[in-house]
Amino acid sequence: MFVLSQQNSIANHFLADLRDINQQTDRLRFRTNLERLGQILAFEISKSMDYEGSSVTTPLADTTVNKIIDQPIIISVMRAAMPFYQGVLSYFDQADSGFIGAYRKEESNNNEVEIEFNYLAAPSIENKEIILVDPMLATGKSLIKSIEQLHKNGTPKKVHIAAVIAAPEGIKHLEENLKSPYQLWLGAVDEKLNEKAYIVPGLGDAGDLCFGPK
Ligand code: U5P
Repeated sequence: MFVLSQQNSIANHFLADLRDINQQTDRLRFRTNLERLGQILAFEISKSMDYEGSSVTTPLADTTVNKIIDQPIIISVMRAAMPFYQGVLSYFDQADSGFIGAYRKEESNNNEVEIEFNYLAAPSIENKEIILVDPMLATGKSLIKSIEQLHKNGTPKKVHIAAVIAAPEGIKHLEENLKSPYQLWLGAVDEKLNEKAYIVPGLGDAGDLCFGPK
């Protein structure tokens, strides 16, 4: 598990702004900070991938650079993930993408969130490394359900899960339910979930803060 907040870097400023109720009124800033964290986590994920030498011709000479052998497939869980996904995509800029529509049922409470699916558009993920992006890993149920849906499109070689903030309950739910080999790439790990399955201290509802209330 990689956790950005465990290191001293400017990424902590972006996380602090995202959490700060006094900054959250600026939606553009909120989305921009999610996008920047997507870029930073994409860079960290890129270090775990396989590379091979590839020739490049500069105006002065031929040389060799290391390039990724296989671009990952990036899967975005709508709607909250869109800016975070854009950040990841801007580093894996030739990657294929997939989209999943999942939402929590309104009447959900007491951590018994029910996830409804209404959209899946994804390429084959057979034997591919996929990056599943969702800014908040709360109960982990939407990620597990998303991966179940994605299995219609093949069995991935490895699942990278990128989240800005995770709750220990969600991390445990993945440990117990995710069968594919996977790795977590997180901005921060918070204390707990509240009775409405929101992350505490967290940042609130990521989708609403990006795009307004539903
Ligand atoms: N979510 C938030 N803030 C929270 C907890 C959850 O915005 O504090 C939303 C996010 O949209 C995220 C989804 O995509 O719920 C994940 O919930 P879960 O399935 O992990 O419980």
